[in-house]
Amino acid sequence: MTEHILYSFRRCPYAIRARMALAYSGITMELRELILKDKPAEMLKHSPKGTVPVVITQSGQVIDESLDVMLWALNQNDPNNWLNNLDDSLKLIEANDQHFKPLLDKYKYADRHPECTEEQHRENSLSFIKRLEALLQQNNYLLGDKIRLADVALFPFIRQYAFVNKKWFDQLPHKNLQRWLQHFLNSDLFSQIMPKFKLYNAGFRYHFPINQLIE
Ligand SMILES: N[C@@H](CCC(=O)N[C@@H](CS)C(=O)NCC(=O)O)C(=O)O
Repeated sequence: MTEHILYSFRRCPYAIRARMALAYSGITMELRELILKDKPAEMLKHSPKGTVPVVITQSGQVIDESLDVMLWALNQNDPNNWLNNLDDSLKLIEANDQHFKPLLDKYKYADRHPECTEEQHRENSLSFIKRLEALLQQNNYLLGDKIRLADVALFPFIRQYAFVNKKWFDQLPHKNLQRWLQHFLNSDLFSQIMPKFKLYNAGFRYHFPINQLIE
């Protein structure tokens, strides 16, 4: 039987959030790892906009937005109720994707945005970091004492932010955000979805989430 197919790029934060939701919901797929400068023609045929992640379902449906991939997975199986508080999750995800992500990119690639120094770009993104810290002062996770969609959807972006300059991030007074990030970095779920996949364009395909090569 044909499997669902996932086109993915290991380090992409959008692909990370999608793989975490897919692995959590236990949906099995064929994973095809790519690099952004050499996207497989089959993927572009299905999704000409050329971003990852892309899921092609067994029935041929194309899902090429990471949030839609997460919702597709969780609507099939959501054992710990990540979909609770969905409206609040969606608001935070929108703030992350629309507002924080462009600022994060400017900080991460400051040399491509010379209108400000790296420190200024970092400063511009701090209000979102402080907003998350304020939420995490109240509870273990962003929306309460349980993991919700927003936690998993935002984690890969905060990870990226932290690792631009981990020493600087670690000395911030935002202990709750640091604790929250560390929780996800240490989680079995994150380890499970981060092995070094070999490239589909070099002939490799994987059973996901067990990550065994397809012979
Ligand atoms: N809104 C999309 C954004 C996905 C996205 O931008 N992914 C990046 C990689 S992290 C990408 O594929 N960029 C295309 C490129 O750089 O060629 C989603 O949520 O899936």
